[in-house]
Amino acid sequence: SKSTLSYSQRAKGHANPLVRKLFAIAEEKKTNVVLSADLTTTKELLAIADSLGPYIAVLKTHIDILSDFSEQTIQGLLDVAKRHNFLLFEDRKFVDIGNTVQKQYKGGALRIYEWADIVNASILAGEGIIQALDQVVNDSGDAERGILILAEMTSKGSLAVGEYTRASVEIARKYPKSVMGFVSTKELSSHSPNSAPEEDFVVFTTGVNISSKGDALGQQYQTPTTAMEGGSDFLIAGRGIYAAEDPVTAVRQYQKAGWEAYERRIAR
Ligand code: 5BU
Repeated sequence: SKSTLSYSQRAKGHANPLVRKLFAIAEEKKTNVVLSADLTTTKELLAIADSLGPYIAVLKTHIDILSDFSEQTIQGLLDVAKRHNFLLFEDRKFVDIGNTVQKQYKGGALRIYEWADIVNASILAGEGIIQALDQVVNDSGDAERGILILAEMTSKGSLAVGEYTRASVEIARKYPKSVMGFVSTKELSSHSPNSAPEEDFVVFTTGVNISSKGDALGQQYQTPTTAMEGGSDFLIAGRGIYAAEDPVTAVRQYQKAGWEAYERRIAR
């Protein structure tokens, strides 16, 4: 199964240039940590991105929670991502008809397409949403952009399960140029009768925390180790890192746990 291959082995055979770049970053920096930087001012967001940048492969944003979003936010994110060599992932969770999401992705006040390497979308509205985002990505000239399908969610009572999750995988298979993988709690696509031999989706897992089991609003956590053992490729952690007393110590702890679990997996 693909999961025993190293990031560099997977990069070699991968058709998607953004995935190749992501794997190369992971390998070079020895990290599979994605920081969910849910800060609410530009200053705080850029400060945490700068101090934790050396330890992460991707910075995940919720750009619409910033109280002071401006051109400086975009420029600051692009600068810090370049300085520390990580990708930008806007956790936008697109969920509308294709015509609307194209406008939300390409235009609007937030101009997500201009700066976010990765975005995510839900298939609740059907395949058209992915078709619409895929069109934007394919029309993009030389920009490398990727889409993650939200195949599962970590919150209690999530309805993104079963048939919904299976449909997410089926739709992903139709858009190999743009869909790079899933946000899910575990590996979804290996050993399926429909999977092509070269198929290699990247699994991003939210709800990762070393010291907590959940929060008061339905969030449910697993540890870096259980996530990697379940077939995750990249671990998304927010409060476990940025809200820790010492975020640098915390991010290094997640980096170490995630990387050691990855090394155990590829050594199997
Ligand atoms: P936390 O502080 O590690 O709990 O933050 C988790 C982040 O991941 C936060 O930005 C959520 O919006 C995001 N998230 C999630 O928690 N669960 C999901 O299923 C998805 C995203 Br999709």
